[in-house]
Amino acid sequence: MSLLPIIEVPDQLLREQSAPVERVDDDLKRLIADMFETMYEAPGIGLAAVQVAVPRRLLIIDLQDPVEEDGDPVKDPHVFINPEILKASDARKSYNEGCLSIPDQYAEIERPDIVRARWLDQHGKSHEGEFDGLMSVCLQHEVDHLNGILFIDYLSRLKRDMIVKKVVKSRKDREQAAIL
Ligand code: GNR
Ligand code: NI
Repeated sequence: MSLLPIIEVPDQLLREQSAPVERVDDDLKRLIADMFETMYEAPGIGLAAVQVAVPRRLLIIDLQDPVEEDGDPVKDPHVFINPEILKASDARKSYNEGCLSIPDQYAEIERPDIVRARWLDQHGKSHEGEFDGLMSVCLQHEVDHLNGILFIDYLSRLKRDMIVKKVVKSRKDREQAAIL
């Protein structure tokens, strides 16, 4: 297993449409394992393949509290391959979202409260289910990644540009600090 680098804004790869997964083979299973390792280490509760520079329709979610306390946190890994949102509730809910590709920036984002989805798992088996709460928020956030959409796209252009500027500046500052 290996940690994969997570790409950040304004990397244009994050703006691409990810292509459907055609085969669930050993290469894909290795990618899934590496994505889990990368997500747990970050730490994050979700990760789309495009965030590790693989523009394929694959995402993972684990809502467990990623902060290690004494004792092992109970893992609850979920794999979604070629996910489709079939239905979204009219009712909406807002959540303070963050993104590993937009480090340290958060904003209240309103989305449909409940969604119905269909997807394949890591064995190629088809599933359908309904999600609410944080699982619904996270699944919608990840499916957006597969379509080149980021949570900042729901903000005003001014706020979006400010956030991207901050991320670029803090990355430059970190790189400078690493040299000195
Ligand atoms: O770790 C993450 N936390 C989070 C919090 C609120 C809404 C969405 C997320 S997903 C994010 C990880 C990530 O960037 N996934 O694409
Ligand atoms: Ni994200």
